[in-house]
Amino acid sequence: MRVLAINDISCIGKCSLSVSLPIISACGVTCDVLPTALLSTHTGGFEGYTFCELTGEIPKILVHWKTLGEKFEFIYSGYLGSVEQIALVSQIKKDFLKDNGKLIVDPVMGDDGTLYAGFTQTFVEKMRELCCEADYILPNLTEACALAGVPYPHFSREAFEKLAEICPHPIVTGIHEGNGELVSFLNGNGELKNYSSEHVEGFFCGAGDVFASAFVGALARGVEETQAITLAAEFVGAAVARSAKEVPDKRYGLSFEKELFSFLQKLEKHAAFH
Ligand code: PXL
Repeated sequence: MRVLAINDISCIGKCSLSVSLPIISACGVTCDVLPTALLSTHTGGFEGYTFCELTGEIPKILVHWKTLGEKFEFIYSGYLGSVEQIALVSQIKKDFLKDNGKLIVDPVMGDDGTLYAGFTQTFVEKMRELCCEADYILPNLTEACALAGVPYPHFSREAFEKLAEICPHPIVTGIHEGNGELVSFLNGNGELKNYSSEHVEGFFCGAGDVFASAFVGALARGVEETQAITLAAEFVGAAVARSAKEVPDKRYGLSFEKELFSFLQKLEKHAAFH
């Protein structure tokens, strides 16, 4: 199985490709990469970061891949550096996704009710169009509200249905309810289901990328969708709990490494492809 991860490289801060590569590879599948931008750190809290957009390089990479006849069973997109890159992902789906392959879009745009630096309403609208082409979308609550066009954080059943009109399989992370943190999704019968874990106070940069990577890695091993969501959510929950104790500066991302083994043991029990 081959997964193409389209995401940025943030040199410091453990998010995007820095977490997708180790997690998806550890799941036992090939993780090829298409970097969208190169940043000295992610944008979530560090001052003075550098940002080099790679839009100019991507078409050249794609021309080369075409000559090689490359194709992928899974394409997973995350942080995109510009509106042009959204159009490129759509083109990459047409040219490089195998028949019956799956496109998973994590519409990375914001958190905690605000859009990340550099993201505009035009970007949100273009991202919504890309989400229409996806087999799964993995917005956090902020992104889900932006895509559904409802005020944050009032994500009702109706808002969920609006999201399901954009993509039949929305998986919404980071819904805070009482002492719990929910991942909400529609199961195969179209029923709204929640996976609940203990809410841990604080902003954990890269948590969405860890969830998405684990979900994609599990799908690529043939784990059934609801089970893949559960495994990914348990993994992130364990990494968040560990980070709350061990990582004093949350900007440095999740301490997921020591939780990988336990995640992989469970993954092997549910994997259909060996
Ligand atoms: O984890 C999301 C993310 C990815 N990439 C970059 C980011 C962020 C969140 O802040 O800044 C560059």
